[in-house]
Amino acid sequence: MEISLIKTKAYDDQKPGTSGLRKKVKRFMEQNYLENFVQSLFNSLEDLPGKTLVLGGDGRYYNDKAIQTILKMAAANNIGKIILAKDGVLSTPAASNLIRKYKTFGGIILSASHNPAGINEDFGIKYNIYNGAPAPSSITDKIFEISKTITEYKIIKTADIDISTIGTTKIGDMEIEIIDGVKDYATMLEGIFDFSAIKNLFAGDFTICFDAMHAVTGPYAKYILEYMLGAKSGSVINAIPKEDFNNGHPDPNLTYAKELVDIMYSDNAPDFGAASDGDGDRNMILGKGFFVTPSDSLAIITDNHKLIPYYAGGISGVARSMPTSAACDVVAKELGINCYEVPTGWKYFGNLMDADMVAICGEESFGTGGNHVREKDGLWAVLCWLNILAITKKSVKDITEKHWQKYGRNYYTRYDYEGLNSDIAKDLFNNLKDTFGSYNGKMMDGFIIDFADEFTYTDPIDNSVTRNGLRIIFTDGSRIIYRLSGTGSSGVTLRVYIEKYEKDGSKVTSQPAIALSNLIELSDIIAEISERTGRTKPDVIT
Ligand code: VG1
Ligand code: CO
Repeated sequence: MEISLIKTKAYDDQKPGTSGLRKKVKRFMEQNYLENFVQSLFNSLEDLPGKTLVLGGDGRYYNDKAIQTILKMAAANNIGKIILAKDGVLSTPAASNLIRKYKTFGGIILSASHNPAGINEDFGIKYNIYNGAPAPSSITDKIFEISKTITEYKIIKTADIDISTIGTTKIGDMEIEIIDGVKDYATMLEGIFDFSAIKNLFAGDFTICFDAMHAVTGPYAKYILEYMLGAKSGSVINAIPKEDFNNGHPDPNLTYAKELVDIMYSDNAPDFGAASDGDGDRNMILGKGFFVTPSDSLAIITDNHKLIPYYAGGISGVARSMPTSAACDVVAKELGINCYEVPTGWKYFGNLMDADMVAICGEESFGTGGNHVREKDGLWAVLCWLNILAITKKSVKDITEKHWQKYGRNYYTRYDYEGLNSDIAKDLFNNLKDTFGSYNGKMMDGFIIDFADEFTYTDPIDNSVTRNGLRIIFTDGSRIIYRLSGTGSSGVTLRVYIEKYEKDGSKVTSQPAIALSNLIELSDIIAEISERTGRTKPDVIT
């Protein structure tokens, strides 16, 4: 088949963010926008010809078109083989698993995660390396550099491939193996958890509601929870993936997963509730009328890891992103294992996992995962909880409250100010950075500032240095963190993370807003948020 060399003009906005390149679909649909990025990616990977890549996406609008383009470009760029999920639909953790299981060179994941989908919403693309982890900055920087000067791309002009049938096909010399996206992933999870204990749990009167939010996890959750584990049919709601996520916002938190939250706080709430995001890597955990923060969930899974067969022999360590609460640090100390703090974004956990320094990781943004893959994994987190509930026979609320009584409680909240004018947001941030020094040792509202700095992380394996977020740390362990989001597709989002630690288990109340209220006020005063942005309240509170 003939390879066409197409002339193209470079774009200047193809810098991958926290988790790949995310833009409005309409930007991706502009002439050669997707093609430029894909060619830049291929050009950045020197040893790619002849190799195998995994390909799939969260099924959102434009997923199918992008898959066809990438297949034709991959064939023109001499890629040996593509392992493609049927219909091109693959959750992010399932993609990570395929890369690892079939030892491929890497994989391309099409997703804008929890961002809304549809012709007027978002699309995204990211590259994962041989270990299944998101590409490190050394690779994403290179892709961006190439994208700024790209002048041509390669493609084989041929009819679209049928990707709806399992089997093998070809474009030119390139083999395309179309596989079931769910089976390998389900088998992998079966090898981690005590499926028979969870089956027994469901065989009794234990009930569950899993909200797939019309996104990619539906078929996975149906297969694993209902078919393999025997949860009652209908336990998984909104299970059919839609290309516009039913006009929703598949971000599993108390604001966007409202349908599930209403069910879990109703009179006949099931025993356990959970939701996942657009691409299946995030999770939210709920009990009857009870919400578990992601930071607490990480700490509780860590504390109970020995109940999960895969971790029964013990774990080397645990890691969290910097803004995530220090609840897991307290557990790690008690267990005598290491605890690492990395910048926001899952790519920073990969090296630690590869070096067997950590086995369980988490982020406050509803991401939890283990070293079974190199992405955060929504259903894995759900199964961790079900496994723990099945063995302990306790309720979600009971487990969490006992945890607070033993370890103290890290009250926590995140304020998001979305769609800010980019100059105003950057000024606010830079001003804060400039005035930081003056806060050291200062007493404010009864809190004494221990230190204020820009979080700087040196990767212990590759020595790369990342700066991400401004921190104000108080002498009692309380923290206020400021970060600018790297996943939005328009405007700037300022995230403010606020944490207060109550060590005394007998004092833990169930009213985080009260425990945090002084710090919340301080966070506005210190960064001059309302003064500079005119916003009196955040758009989203989690
Ligand atoms: C956000 C979260 C971060 C997460 C990232 C990707 O990034 O804060 O913790 O790793 O999204 O998650 P940011 O830069 O917008 O704060 V996913 O599920 O969107 O791939
Ligand atoms: Co996601």
